[in-house]
Amino acid sequence: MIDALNEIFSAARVRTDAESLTAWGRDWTRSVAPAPAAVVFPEQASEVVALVRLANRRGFKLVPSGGRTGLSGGAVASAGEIVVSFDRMNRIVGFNATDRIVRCQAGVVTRVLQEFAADQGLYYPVDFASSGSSQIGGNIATNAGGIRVIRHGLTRDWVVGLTVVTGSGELVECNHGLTKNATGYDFRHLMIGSEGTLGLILEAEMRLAAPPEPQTVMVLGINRFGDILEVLACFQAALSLSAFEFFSELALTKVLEHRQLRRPFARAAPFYALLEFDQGETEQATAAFEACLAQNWVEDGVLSQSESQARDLWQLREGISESIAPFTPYKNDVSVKVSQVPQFLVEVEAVVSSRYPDLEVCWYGHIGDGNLHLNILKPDALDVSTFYERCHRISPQIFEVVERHSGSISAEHGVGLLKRDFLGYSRTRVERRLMRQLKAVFDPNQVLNPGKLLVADSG
Ligand code: S2G
Ligand code: ZN
Repeated sequence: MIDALNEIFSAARVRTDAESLTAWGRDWTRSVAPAPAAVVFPEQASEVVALVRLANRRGFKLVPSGGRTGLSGGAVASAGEIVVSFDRMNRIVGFNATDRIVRCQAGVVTRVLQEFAADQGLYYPVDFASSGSSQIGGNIATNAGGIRVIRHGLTRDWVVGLTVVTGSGELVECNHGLTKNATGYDFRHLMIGSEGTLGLILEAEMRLAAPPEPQTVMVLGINRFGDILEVLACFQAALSLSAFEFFSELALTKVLEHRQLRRPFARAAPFYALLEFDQGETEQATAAFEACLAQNWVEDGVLSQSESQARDLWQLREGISESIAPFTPYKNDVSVKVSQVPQFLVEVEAVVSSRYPDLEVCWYGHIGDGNLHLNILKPDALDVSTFYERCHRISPQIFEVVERHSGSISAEHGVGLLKRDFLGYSRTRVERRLMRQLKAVFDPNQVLNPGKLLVADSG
């Protein structure tokens, strides 16, 4: 294998040392041990095409790797695969101000794209806690959402062109950046969210938005889960929200401990909502706050008075993931239609409190999109594998509630390895067969990201 790889890549761009295999053989998940055979660092499309064709000839398996911030094991290589890292295909290779389109190689870090857009007086609006290290190729492969979906949509909404190598080693240019193109199946939208199982993303043409108005951030203390949706409806009727996030008191205490931050206001509340909106609508927001206060839906609130105060308030939400990481949380990332959130919460809460009475459950997420992150924190007394095994066993009960609400068992983190066995709670048998048939079309020799997203079951 290594000799064959050295015919495509210079020696320095083929790594087999233990440290590299571990580092590039995984993402942010820690429940599966990384064990790739090698890591390669392509610098151009022709090398990736040659690699995929070699893999088809020799039966090698390839795992694409971007920023390695995934949370479902989508970039984990645990069975002698070759990791294809896009770290060295990380340049912005084109920009057109008229089209407002940036052409990025897959390895461009999300934050770099955001900063490039700002330098052009424009805006790339998809943002989330890991944007400082995630790569645009991985964001596309998982259709990453993040904190401003309620106003700006998901990664999918900003991809106007894609260059991919299919599992057969064919180079396909999707859509060429066109706004309108009614010429049959749009392979771009097949590739987006396919988690590296249909093709390897080499380049993307990303549309940019007009720069946003200066934003104001508000954090509200809320007494009852169900009232969060009343508050959402009240504010949505009064103004156009850029973000509507929520988190529990437990999540807040973990961030305050981890980052030595101050509470948003003196009294603790069971839940908090974090809202963001145009500064020009602060008056409407204050009126909506008064209305919620009168309804006793909120008990306290704080409004940012400056950019730095807005950033500090965002830290309370964006710092959660990193602050709870030391508790090796078992993550659920589920979504239902926003109208179903109150009932959904009641039913999931019942499952969680009956099955996890002894475990700390950390709730937070993009509730404005109907997306909840339910993180069960590992108690010191339990070792990781016992803890994960126990949570994995209970997940079906949570996913049964998701299924009853026609929700998603993975709203934005993708299916990868960790959610693969539960796909049937959100996708029917017919859909899963059609997905396997699509996989056979684009990757007939099952070269790409084996074992992720789909199982080759008959079911
Ligand atoms: C969030 C980040 C990953 C996590 O904070 O919105 O998507 O820890 C998450 O769940
Ligand atoms: Zn999230």
